Amino acid sequence: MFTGLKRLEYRGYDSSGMCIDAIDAPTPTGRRESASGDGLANGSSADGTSSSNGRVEDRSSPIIVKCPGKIENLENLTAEYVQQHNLDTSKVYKHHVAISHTRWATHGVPSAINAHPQVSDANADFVVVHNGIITNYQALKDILKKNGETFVSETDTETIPKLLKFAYDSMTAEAGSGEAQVPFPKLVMEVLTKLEGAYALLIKSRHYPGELVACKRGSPMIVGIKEGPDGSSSSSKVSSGGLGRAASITRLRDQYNDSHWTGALEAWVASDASAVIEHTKRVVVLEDNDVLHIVGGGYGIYNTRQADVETAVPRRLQVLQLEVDQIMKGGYEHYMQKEIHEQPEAITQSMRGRVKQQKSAEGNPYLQQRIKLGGLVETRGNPYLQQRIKLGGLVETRDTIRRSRRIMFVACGTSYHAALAARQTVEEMVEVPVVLELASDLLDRCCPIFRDDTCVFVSQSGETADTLRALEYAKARGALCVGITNTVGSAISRATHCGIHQNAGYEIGVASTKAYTSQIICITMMALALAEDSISKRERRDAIIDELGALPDKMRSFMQVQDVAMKELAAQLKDSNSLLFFARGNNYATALEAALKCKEVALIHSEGILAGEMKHGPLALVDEHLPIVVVATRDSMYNKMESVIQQLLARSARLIILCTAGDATMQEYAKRSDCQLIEVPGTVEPLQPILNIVPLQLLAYHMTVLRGHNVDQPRNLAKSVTVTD
Ligand code: UD2
Ligand code: MG
Repeated sequence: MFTGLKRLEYRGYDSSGMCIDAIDAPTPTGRRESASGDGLANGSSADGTSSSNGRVEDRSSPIIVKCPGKIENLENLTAEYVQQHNLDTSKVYKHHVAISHTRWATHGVPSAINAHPQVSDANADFVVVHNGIITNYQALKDILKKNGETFVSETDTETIPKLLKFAYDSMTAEAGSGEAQVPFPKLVMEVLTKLEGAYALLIKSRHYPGELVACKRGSPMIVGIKEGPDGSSSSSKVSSGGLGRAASITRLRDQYNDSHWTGALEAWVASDASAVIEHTKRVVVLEDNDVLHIVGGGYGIYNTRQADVETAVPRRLQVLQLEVDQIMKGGYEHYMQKEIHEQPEAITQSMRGRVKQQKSAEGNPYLQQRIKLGGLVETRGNPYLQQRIKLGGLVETRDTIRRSRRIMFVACGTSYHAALAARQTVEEMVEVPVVLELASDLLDRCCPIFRDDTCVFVSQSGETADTLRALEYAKARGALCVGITNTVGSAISRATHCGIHQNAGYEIGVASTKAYTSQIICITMMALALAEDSISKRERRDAIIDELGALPDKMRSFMQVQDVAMKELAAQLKDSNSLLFFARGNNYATALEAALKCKEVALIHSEGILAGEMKHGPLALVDEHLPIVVVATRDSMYNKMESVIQQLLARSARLIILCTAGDATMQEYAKRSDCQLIEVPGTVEPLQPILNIVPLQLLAYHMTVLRGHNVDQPRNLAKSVTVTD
């Protein structure tokens, strides 16, 4: 369980907690809250006694441990608890249910009290962990308070276990003692009707020993399934059964006796595949409004929007391709470092099967013949001669996109910068107005969107809440919605009409690196694919495609050298109070992205400045102390950037010039004491930002390490921002 939580630690959460059954815990000790407030655990016991109707009731309260900070704290606190209570950790149980959680504070500060699991009452009748936000929690709280409930935490989540207990108590009272207990999932569904907002929930209860209910709406959730060595779970799977029978299935469990029980079914439910991958690769991705019930060696999935909520819905069991070592650091000290170095491979993967390096006609007499037969150079419509970019996801919608009135990219943070870096290529290739929107701003403005718009949503995780909301907004207005995401099966991938999977491999470091360069590749491929029929653009297109093929090796060729050089530069710059990046054209994105990296991991104030705007304000900041990185690679902006360099030097600026390797003019500047160079290989203009960002990523990385900050989990940040403000 702790390993699973640690796998999720990369998301940068601030507190954690867990709950396990207290099958042989000591006699009631009541709730224990450590005086320092840094830990909370409760445990009590009394062996399960069967009530008259055969239900196992009055089970002991479960053990709950939670604390702020890293998973390590939780582990230590749990070990302490086990020791204090002399619990035998070597015992193997027939069945047990444990839930755990890492939290990123939304409602209430990070603390043991606000950490999950949240409980219904002092006996912990219902125990809940929750991802997401319940938007109507205040109203629910008020109602519960009127009913005499008191709340201990500041969380939205606490309303859920309280509602469950409330519903359970009233349904049990109505039914009378002779009646069968209301099935666990049915109880949960009852409560779900009261909740608004987004959630992925895990729920356990001492009224339903050995059972777990998980459900989701708007937040991701998967279940990993591992069957026992005798495959026994297939026979006891309850998927085909009805929800109404869940109570009787509960008793099935008791037919296993210890000697024959081989671990019929093990299930891991998590918000992210990385947490379950060590146990099993067989997973089911839950859909919105699904309610998963795990009980008695089997599981059933129901859906509250189904006409018949009591009949299980079919969900496909998928086998994940992810390898455990893919999500390990693989020899590097930090994920961010590993992911920077993985970029040549990542962009290769993004292009695999999609970019044809062989040119259509040249050197192929058969195809040249075809050209002649066709008369002139009229090869239009002949896929063998033309198609060098194949994007499976856009085949059907290509023409619609091309005919749209405008293309709007919608994203947040680094993904937005990727769209900015490739915008010019899309404009040039598709000749349709291209606009960029930050997802949150689009929503704040209620930006007009029309049926003949194409909206492209860019998000590494595919779960970015702001982007997802913007997608729902655009979809409702009839726009064609295209996704660019690195996560197959993510919310954005599923909700868009079509799209491109980045295939860049798992990205764990909170500061995005390989996802950024791969996003630029994907948008560029999209632009090229959309222009595939245009004869006038053929030469230019071919030039870009040729360079796409050469790009991974170019990147690889300077990575090691740059790594050393950037470490040295980082040592010089690490104590700066501020750092500026000047660029123009599509490298404006490079400046913004480099500045973002410096802010988010190195925790240095930093700005990306469009050099064309320099005279309109930023120039006032320039003096001999402030280090400035100027991007001046050989492209159409080169002359303008050289003039920027001269203007900055005239104001005694300290410059670091990022230029094309072997540029003699720039090497002249480097002879000055106040100027140094970062040299990168040259490529065509649309792809230059992909090479330019690499040394700046390395610079930010090394500055972070030298300044002693946490690389993979910057303070206050999370990997997938699955909440909106
Ligand atoms: C698909 C397969 C790939 C391989 C290849 C062979 C998947 C996920 N990919 O890759 O494994 O077999 O074909 O040619 O099975 N989509 C969205 N929104 C997004 C991203 C994708 O709707 O944000 C759709 C897309 O329109 C397509 C599907 O998802 O229908 C797969 O997209 P892709 O980019 O993985 O497609 P492709 O052909 O490169
Ligand atoms: Mg929450």
